[in-house]
Amino acid sequence: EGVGPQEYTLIKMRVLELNRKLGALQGAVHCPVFLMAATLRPETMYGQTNCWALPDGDYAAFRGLNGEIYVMTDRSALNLSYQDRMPETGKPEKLMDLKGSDLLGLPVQSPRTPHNHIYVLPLLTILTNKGTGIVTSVPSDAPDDYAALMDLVNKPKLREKYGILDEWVLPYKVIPIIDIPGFGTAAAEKVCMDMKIQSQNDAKKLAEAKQMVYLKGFTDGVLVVGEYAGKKVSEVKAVIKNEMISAGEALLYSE
Ligand code: A2H
Repeated sequence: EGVGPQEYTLIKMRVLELNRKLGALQGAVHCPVFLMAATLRPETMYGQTNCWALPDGDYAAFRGLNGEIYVMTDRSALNLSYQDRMPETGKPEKLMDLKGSDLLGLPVQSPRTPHNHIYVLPLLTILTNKGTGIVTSVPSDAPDDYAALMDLVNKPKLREKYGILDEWVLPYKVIPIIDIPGFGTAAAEKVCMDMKIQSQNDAKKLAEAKQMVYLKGFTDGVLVVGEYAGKKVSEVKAVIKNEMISAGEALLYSE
């Protein structure tokens, strides 16, 4: 980090049912609305169990390519427009300001997950000056995602605070997608347990856990699901990313 731009894959998560707030979006009835989740691990999309937004975070809906609508932060929309992935360079057309809390509970459809829809849930450690402020959740391989999902599973008060219904959380279990020798097929879960990580706010331990799983997953991980089952992550990461981009399911984004 720090040297040169970071390239992310933006996973286009289609909103399946607009809520009251998004329903007032002009044109939304005819234009598909997508939450644009920034990831460094496109090969893990087979394991998505939910999407994350920061409840107090500032987001907005923008006019995207091909009559689509993109939900992300102002800052990332401006960057994306300079990367020629918006209708007008340097001038994103904002349709509506949104708070992260306006997005909670939306059902979205996302590429490669076995679930036909997953829900937007609160993640309190999202930084709005990084990526798009929307994050996809892969609790098998991302310690932050595992810890935050367990917070919601284990803490009914937390669900209540953000108006999260049980059925948006409890049916969605960790999906084994990558085998890492020595860590098994749910590496993030194992590392969180081994390190006794208590919550999404356990920042120091989570940083350590993330480091460990991230590197190992890339160098030694082998996919156990999908059409690339048996292949090494390092061999198919770019292939999977490019397939999603070609299919219109993802966009490249740098900052
Ligand atoms: B990753 P880096 Cl399976 N705030 O995607 C906090 N976290 C954010 C974010 C934001 N604004 N934007 C993106 N992220 C997360 C998948 C994944 C990720 C896996 C394993 C590790 C991992 C599923 N979540 O990241 O600071 C996103 O989570 C470990 C580094 O730019 C994104 O990739 O290095 C990653 O952090 C980007 O973090």
